[in-house]
Amino acid sequence: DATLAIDIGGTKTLAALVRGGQVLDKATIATSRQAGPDAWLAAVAEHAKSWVGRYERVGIAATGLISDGCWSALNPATLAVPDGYPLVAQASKLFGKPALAVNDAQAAAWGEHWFGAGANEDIVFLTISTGIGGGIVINGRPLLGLAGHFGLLRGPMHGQSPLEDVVSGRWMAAEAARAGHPAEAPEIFRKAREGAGWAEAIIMQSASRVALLCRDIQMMFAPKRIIIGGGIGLASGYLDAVGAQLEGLPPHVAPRLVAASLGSNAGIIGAADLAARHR
Ligand code: BMX
Repeated sequence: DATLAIDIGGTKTLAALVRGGQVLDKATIATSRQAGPDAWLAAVAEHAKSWVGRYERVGIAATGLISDGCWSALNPATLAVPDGYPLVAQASKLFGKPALAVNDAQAAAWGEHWFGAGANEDIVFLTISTGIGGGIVINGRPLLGLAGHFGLLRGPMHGQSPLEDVVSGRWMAAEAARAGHPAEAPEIFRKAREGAGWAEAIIMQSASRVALLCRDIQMMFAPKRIIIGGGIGLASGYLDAVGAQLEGLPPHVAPRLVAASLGSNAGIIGAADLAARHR
């Protein structure tokens, strides 16, 4: 009674066989950014060949907005998903099983709530990654659709850019290039650990913006925990840098930050569980 779980992100796609919160088998595929959704699904089908007969349904977590089973980008810079792609219909046709799809961060929030760092309490999950995704679980329910798209917030400090464009891994790499040190995010973290001031400054700037976001989220939803995931969010030193910016807040408004405990599996585990519950 397993689920084929798929997590399509701006940088990589995970395909996995999941049962009861356990990942039985898993493959990581680079998301070929220019290729488009038919090709992204076909790449998963190729990897999932050996699992045929072992899953009864498909659960999909995808970067972007999922509404009535259709998929669209909100920020095409994260991944240029065409408007209104019929994701659920295409996936159930391709895999020959019923399919369910939700936003990637919403799936991860659900996964962490049940099986990870959420302890079945009200939580907000934030992924700091290619973009910034968010998922909200309140009173045991995931808020779906547009809810939780914190990366798309705009504030007076960032002018016309969505928040994620001045925080995410993409922004960090662009800043490094501007500072004369072309490097992708993992390299920036490595340089910061070696004491490079330019790298530390980029990480601090990103972390302080995320700290402000966490403070605002606490005011809006008062979650018991804010769970931080994503390649940037889980990079060593990042969560501490965010936490340091929140020190000194009065206890009744201070968010409690914790690292995602399912790591990069949160999305596939959450999507699989939502698909299994769906009747
Ligand atoms: C963007 C948006 C969100 C997504 C988030 C994190 C698109 C394509 N995506 O804010 O739906 O949750 O990025 O995405 O508009 P990731 O690919 O960085 O995990």
